[in-house]
Amino acid sequence: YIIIVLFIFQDWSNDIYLIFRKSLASLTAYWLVTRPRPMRPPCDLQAQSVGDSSCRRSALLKDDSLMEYYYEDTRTVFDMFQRGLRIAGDGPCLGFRKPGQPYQWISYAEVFEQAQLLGSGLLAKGCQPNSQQFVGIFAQNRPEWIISELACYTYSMAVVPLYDTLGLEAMVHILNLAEISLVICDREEKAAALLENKERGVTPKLSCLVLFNRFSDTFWGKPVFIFSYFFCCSGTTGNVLPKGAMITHGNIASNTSSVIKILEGSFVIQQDDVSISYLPLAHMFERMIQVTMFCHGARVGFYQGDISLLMDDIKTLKPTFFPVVPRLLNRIYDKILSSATSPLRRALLHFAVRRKQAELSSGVVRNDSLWDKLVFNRIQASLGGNLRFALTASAPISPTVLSFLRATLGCLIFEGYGQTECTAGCTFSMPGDWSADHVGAPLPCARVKLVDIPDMNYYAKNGDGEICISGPSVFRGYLKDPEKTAEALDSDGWLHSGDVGQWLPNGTLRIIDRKKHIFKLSQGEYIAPEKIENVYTRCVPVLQVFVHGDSLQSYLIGIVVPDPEVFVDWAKGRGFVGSYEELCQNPDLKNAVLEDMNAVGKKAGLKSFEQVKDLHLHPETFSIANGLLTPTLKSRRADIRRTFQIQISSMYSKTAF
Ligand SMILES: *[C@@H]1O[C@H](CO)[C@@H](O)[C@H](O)[C@H]1NC(C)=O
Ligand SMILES: *[C@@H]1O[C@H](CO)[C@@H](O)[C@H](O)[C@H]1NC(C)=O
Ligand SMILES: CC(=O)N[C@H]1CO[C@H](CO)[C@@H](O)[C@@H]1O
Repeated sequence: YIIIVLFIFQDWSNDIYLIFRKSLASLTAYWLVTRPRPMRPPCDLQAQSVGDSSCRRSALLKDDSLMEYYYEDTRTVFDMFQRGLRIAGDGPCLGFRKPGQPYQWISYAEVFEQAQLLGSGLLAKGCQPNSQQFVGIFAQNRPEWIISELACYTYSMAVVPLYDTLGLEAMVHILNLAEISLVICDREEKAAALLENKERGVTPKLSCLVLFNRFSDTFWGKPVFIFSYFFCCSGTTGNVLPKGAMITHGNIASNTSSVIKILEGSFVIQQDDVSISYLPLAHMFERMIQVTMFCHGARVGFYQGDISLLMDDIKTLKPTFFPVVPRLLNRIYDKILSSATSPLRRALLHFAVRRKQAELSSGVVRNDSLWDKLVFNRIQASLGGNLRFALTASAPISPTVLSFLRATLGCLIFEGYGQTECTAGCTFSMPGDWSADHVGAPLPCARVKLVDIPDMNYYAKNGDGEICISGPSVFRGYLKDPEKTAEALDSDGWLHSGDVGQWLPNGTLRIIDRKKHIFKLSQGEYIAPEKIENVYTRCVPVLQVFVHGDSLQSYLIGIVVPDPEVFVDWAKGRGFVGSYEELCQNPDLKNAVLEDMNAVGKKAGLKSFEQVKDLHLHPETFSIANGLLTPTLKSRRADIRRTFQIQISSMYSKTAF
């Protein structure tokens, strides 16, 4: 504009005209150089997988043989670490911090040296260097966890990660099942609890404990030999005893390699990449990510161990890679929305998001547009300002949230789908396909097929059915549990996931249902509560929700934990005043929340029988600590039902709706 104004007022002088032409030329050149370019997808996005209406594999493979490894020399987790060691040597590997301080780093060389020392110490304490030797690790995420794991692999032992929050009964069960004689743990309380079991005689095999703070002085070195097999605990098992899922090094190598393969054209992990570690290491998802980072000589920084300080840790660490679960993405989404307080700011935010989403649909992902500078830079700075790549997995994410965050964060956000039994992954978003209503195409290490579920009216010939997986990333079975193994793995080696999927015309998979958590209401309607819960968590005042019903009742009810950060203000806006706890007791406010949920449900297309008809507001978050969430942050449905038995029956004892 300035140029044009000049142009008009300066009397068409020849000089000015030349200047104008020149600046126009350089502006055009500038635009040509800096214009956002769509990412080149690694395959035709309209044909992301190959196969028929039931069984399909990745379009990135040349033929039907599935991928087992990416780099010739990385077929075990040990190999992958060695690759990182060759790349990075004395470069940083594992980071940790004390409150309010910067990160401190342990180098690759140091980590490996510590692992050898610790490993030879384990041998000295009677561990056998073979794949039947199971060593328990009972600790929160921290560098010693990884050092202990590597110590075991260095001497061919297998690792059994014990979830930090495992209850006593489950713990005893695992120790005996895997005949664990040695447990490495982080805190003295845990060691004391383990000792107590030993004294009561319930864990006869346990003979040695290692505490993190003590090991370094007492161990001495020995040469190395590696094997290819270890095992970890399965994620969600509700209130039944945990099973030990046997995961091999080959499983891990194939999954990580597949991800590296998919990303090879768009995102290459480099030595200066940093990931933040806060998801439980006993969860395969987090382990796989770390292995992938190590394989490239990149860094992993640990959170301080307190989830409420996570955002501060992220700001300090400035990760380039953010592994995340939908629950947390939902929180970030809510935070961004609620921070736009005035109508003007809200309008600007939504407009900017729509502009960025339009770019996304043509394949462009960037964080340097005008909108990023004007609107999104504070949001991006709150995640450290260096983010290149985020990966969400472990539960379904709502397309609205995913596409909103892709626009606002301006980084690649991939979605993976899988479970522990197939080493966390079987499908993955294809770079360049930024649509959000599916979980991507099969990974190059997996064959995915759909199997009829006649009861629920799903048939493979129509392109829907139960998702089954085979290939090198599928586990070996549950330790010493042929019955459970046979339930999960059929005689042809297909892993049955319990999820219901649908093939889309472009070869991607959509999760449409769940085989397990399904019940009928008394009038015969099928209800999938998790789908409904996903809708309701979109409501502003709702942090967590549990939807309940059964075949004796004709309607659904809900247990809702209001969001402590916004609930008080939300209530005030509707004329209710009081503390968070008081407000949870207020029946009129409860009805206001119910109305809000029903409105959101209606907008999302819930049928009227899928809407909850009554609520109980509960002031304490469902957490791993209070036993209402699994370590992978899913609701423990049976436990929640038991905890709220009284409220549930009182809601049903009121007059029917
Ligand atoms: C923008 O993205 C680039 C590379 O993708 C990254 O290096 C940079 O730190 C990002 N900036 C912000 C503010 O996230
Ligand atoms: C793949 O199909 C889904 C569903 O039809 C669609 O939403 C998505 O945009 C498609 N992806 C591409 C890249 O066209
Ligand atoms: C290395 C890695 O990221 N592993 C992946 C295995 O596959 C699942 C799902 O596709 C991913 O979530 C994991 O991250």
